[in-house]
Order: sequence, then structure tokens, then C-alpha cells
Amino acid sequence: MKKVITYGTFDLLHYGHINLLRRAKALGDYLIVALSTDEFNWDQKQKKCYFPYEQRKQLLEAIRYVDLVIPENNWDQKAADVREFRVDTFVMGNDWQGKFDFLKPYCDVVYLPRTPEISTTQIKHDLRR
Ligand code: C2G
Repeated sequence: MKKVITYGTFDLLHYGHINLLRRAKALGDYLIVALSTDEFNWDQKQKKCYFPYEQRKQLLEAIRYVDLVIPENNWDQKAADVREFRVDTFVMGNDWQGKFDFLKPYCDVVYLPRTPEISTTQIKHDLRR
């Protein structure tokens, strides 16, 4: 079984996220999503989520491409996750191009093109108008 992992906040879930998850799953048979916790988002990413972790987790678990959701508590857990879950491929959108190449000794590292013109930031901005 070919296992894929990806990381993110996935707040205000949108079709850009779904495009990423669909393509990530297509790279294997089993997709793990490491979902940024509320604390990690706030302390390390300065992101205030609209939906708390449990609700973002519930949304992700309802997606056909997603097989397992685990917490992302910090920036430094990726190599351990790859080993613990015997991951074959690490996937991120290419806004992270090159940032996770340190994982190459442990697994394939794939950066996929982002979906243009959609982001959680954009959604929040548009809703404020
Ligand atoms: N994404 C995308 N297209 C968009 C928006 C997002 O392909 N229009 C991708 C991002 O590139 C990322 C994933 O969807 O791979 C999740 O996006 P975010 O929730 O914004 O994730 P981020 O805050 O970048 O967290 O340790 C890594 C971090 O947790 C990544």
C-alpha cells in the first residue's frame, strides 16, 4: 500500500484544498492529512482559524480522498511522521516549493501547483465587503 501525507490548516475548506487532496491521493492508495492544531496555527503560523480543529477534522474526514487525519502540532514532526506511518510520498502545494526537501532521504517529495484565485484569506477578504 502506497501511503501519501500532506499538511495544512484547511480552514474554510474550498475547492483549492479539494484539488490538492484529490491529486495527493492519486499518488498512492492511502492519504494521511496532518491537520494544523488551533494552537500551532495561532502560535506558529499567526493564523486564527474560523473553524476549530475538531470541526476542520470532521470536514476532512468526510472527503473521499482522505483516509486518516492526524494533528500537526509543530513544524518539526514531519520526518517522524514519515517514519512512523511508513509514508512513501510527501505532498504540498508549490507555495512551499523546496521548503521540505530535507524529507527526500525518507520519502518522495512532491510539490503540486496551487489552484489559482482561491484562498481562505481571499474568502475572508471578499466576505468583508
Ligand atoms: N492549496 C492549494 N491551492 C489553493 C490553496 C491551498 O493547492 N488555492 C494547498 C496548499 O498549497 C497546501 C494545502 O492546500 O498544500 C493546505 O493549504 P493551507 O491550509 O493554507 O496550508 P498551510 O497553512 O500552507 O499549512 O507544515 C505545513 C503547513 O501546515 C502548511
